[in-house]
Amino acid sequence: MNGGTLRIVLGDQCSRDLSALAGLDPARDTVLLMEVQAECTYVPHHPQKIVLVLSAMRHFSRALVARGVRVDHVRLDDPANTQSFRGEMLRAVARHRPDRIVATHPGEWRVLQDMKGWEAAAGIPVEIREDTRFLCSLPRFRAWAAGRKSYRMEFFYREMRRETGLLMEGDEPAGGKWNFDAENRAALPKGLVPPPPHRFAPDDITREVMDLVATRFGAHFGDVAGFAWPVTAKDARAALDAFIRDRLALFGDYQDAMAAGQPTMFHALISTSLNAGLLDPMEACRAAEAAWRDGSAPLNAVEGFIRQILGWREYVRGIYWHLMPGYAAENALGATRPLPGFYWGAATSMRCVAEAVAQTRDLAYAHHIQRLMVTGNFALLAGLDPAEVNAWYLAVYADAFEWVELPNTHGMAIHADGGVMASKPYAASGAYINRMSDYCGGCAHDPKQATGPRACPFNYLYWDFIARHADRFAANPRMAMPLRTLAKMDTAKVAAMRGEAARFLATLDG
Ligand code: FAD
Ligand code: DLZ
Ligand code: SF4
Repeated sequence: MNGGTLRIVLGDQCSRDLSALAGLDPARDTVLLMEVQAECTYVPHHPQKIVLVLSAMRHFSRALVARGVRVDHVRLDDPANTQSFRGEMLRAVARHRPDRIVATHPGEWRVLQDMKGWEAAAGIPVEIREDTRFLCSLPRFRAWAAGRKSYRMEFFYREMRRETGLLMEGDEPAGGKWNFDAENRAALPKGLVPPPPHRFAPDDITREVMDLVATRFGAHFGDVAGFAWPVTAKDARAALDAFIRDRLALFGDYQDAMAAGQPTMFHALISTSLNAGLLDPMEACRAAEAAWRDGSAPLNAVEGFIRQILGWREYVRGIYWHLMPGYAAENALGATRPLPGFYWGAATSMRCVAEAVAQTRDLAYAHHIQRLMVTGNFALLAGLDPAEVNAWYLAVYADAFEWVELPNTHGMAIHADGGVMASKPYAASGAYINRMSDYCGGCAHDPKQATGPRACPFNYLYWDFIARHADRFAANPRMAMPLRTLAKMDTAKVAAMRGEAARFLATLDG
């Protein structure tokens, strides 16, 4: 091309309105997409996640070409591929001799660090533009966070509601309350079967990528065969529409519920699309708000859904960029145990864990409460090493990109940040899982027993966890209740539970 701008589109940036594409001159500019091995293997991503990203990239390239844009799409199986972003950027600069490079702020710290070195490496200016696909800019989040001792999502969320006008009636929140979470905690009644989500049969492009991924990454945990995620903006919108039509109305009531054989419940299954750039978060929020206004979904469902996107999703991104890189290295509870083999599919007698891991293998998906209160809760109670836990979540879920995965794992699930995100650890015994699911009925363990051969591991691990960290938790008023209960317990019972916990944990280490 000689001259013009080389515009970078990363795998999670398949968005028509991407800031890196603003001002594109079709006569002079080239858009570069890079499929590279290094990004497929820095953790052993689930094959479905790799298919999602590569297929979305290929479909996006095709859409750009159809609009008359010059696209340079480096394929993973190109023999000349250097298999890294840096190497492919340099090769593209040599091919096209652009005046400058324009990119959009990436979603992961390590990629941003690499990108910051591109200017020196390539010898031309590199402009990294803000990622305008989010509803809260990073400077806006920093302004909110500045001077605060703790960062509570709820306060951030209220500001976002006011700023966007979503679910507002004048200056007041719709329905007179900001948050309807208390109405969103029902277990799934017997006989209620959640409607299945919209799944998408792979087209020729996706099938080709599936073959490539099966050949190259077949050893990674996860089945590629069941791939059915949206890989275009059109399919992502169809998935959203199906959710709004079929499942939104009961999303709120059963948001925290879990059931065997029901991997998706009333959830939206749109995180892969939002995170890859196929779906606009405001579009999703507006569609839900419209369903409330036209009477097809109740407020507790719509507020709950909008809170996840406008609140949690924007908030965790802000936290990530505000606190990295130190955030990733924190280990407030001094957890060091390696990840047990059952996270990668080895047999376990804990039915709740086995269900969550099996569906993760099949679908690259588990819903929020499974991630938080089953695999996350186990990691917290058993003191699993945060770095290993984070690498697992980043690898196994198709929606996992570090900006959203790390705060959820490290901050919300395992309290490795010592309470920056959550004012108390989300620790729970088997009673919680029993209340919110039907897993315990078919389990080898009994959620009502804390010692003995059938005791539920979540029970003795829970009390061992509270006892282990009692000194630390004494300073936290929100932990006063479990500490009081522990203090009132028969000391022989506590010793027996802690003995069970030690024996159980030793089997994991072995
Ligand atoms: P729904 O339950 O239908 O929610 C709708 C949307 O709200 C989601 O698509 C998502 O975009 C957003 N959302 C909901 N909860 C959160 C949250 N806590 N943080 C950010 N956005 C949220 N989400 C990811 O997108 N990627 C991850 O890698 C990821 N890792 C997680 C790890 C742990 C330990 C935990 C506890 C949660 C994690 N989450 C992650 C958040 C949440 O579990 C997923 O967003 C959700 O399960 C995606 O499925 P869904 O689209 O059906 O969501
Ligand atoms: C996750 C992923 C995978 C598997 N492969 C690619 C790839 O080949 N090319 C690419 O541009 N991005 C990929 N990604 C996403 C990146 O690892 C990373 O998450 C994003 O670049 C952050 O914005
Ligand atoms: Fe999980 Fe315990 Fe219930 Fe078994 S009894 S499913 S281990 S919570």
